[in-house]
Amino acid sequence: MNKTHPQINGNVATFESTKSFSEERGRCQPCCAPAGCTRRHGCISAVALLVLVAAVALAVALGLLLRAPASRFCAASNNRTGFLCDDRATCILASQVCDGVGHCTGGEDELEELCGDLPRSLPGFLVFRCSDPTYWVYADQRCNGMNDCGDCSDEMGSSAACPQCGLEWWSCSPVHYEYCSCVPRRLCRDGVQHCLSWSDEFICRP
Ligand SMILES: [Ca+2]
Ligand SMILES: [Ca+2]
Repeated sequence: MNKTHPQINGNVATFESTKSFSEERGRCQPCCAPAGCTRRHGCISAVALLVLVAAVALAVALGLLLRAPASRFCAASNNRTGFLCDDRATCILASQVCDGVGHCTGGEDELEELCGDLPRSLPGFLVFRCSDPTYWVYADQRCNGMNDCGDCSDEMGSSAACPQCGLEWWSCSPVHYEYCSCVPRRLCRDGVQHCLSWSDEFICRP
């Protein structure tokens, strides 16, 4: 008995000692034992590693965001859909991308990765799909008054959702195939019929 009791007391004493030691380390007390220092430094290293991984992930995400096609979107003249050049200042018309002429200083509007497989290789915001899905036009050709799709779906289609004829246009049913529901006012009273109703010659004023 005399031998057992001290053993129990000894275990209790050891347990209390361990508990107390763990609690101290849990509270991040200044390390005073080599084992405690190792574990604490391990925790600090793990946190540092996590911070490093998070920083790298953030940098990669930021890089991908900057390279994302959507970041090329800009509003060109007359609020038409444009393509932002690498200088982040020059905004060219969507239809100037992959037209065989370098409009951006660095020629990034004519790169193979952009123009190699039209229209799939183009960012989606540059493309407008006509009613006939085999045809497409550049986004800035939607609602520009001209029949670019050939079936006027870029001017009168529900997906085009164009506003009424602008101030520089006259609303009528055009004679010519190139127009859809408006003709340019500059063609009014020019002695040539452009509207089926002749309203461009008798009512409209340039
Ligand atoms: Ca071009
Ligand atoms: Ca058009």
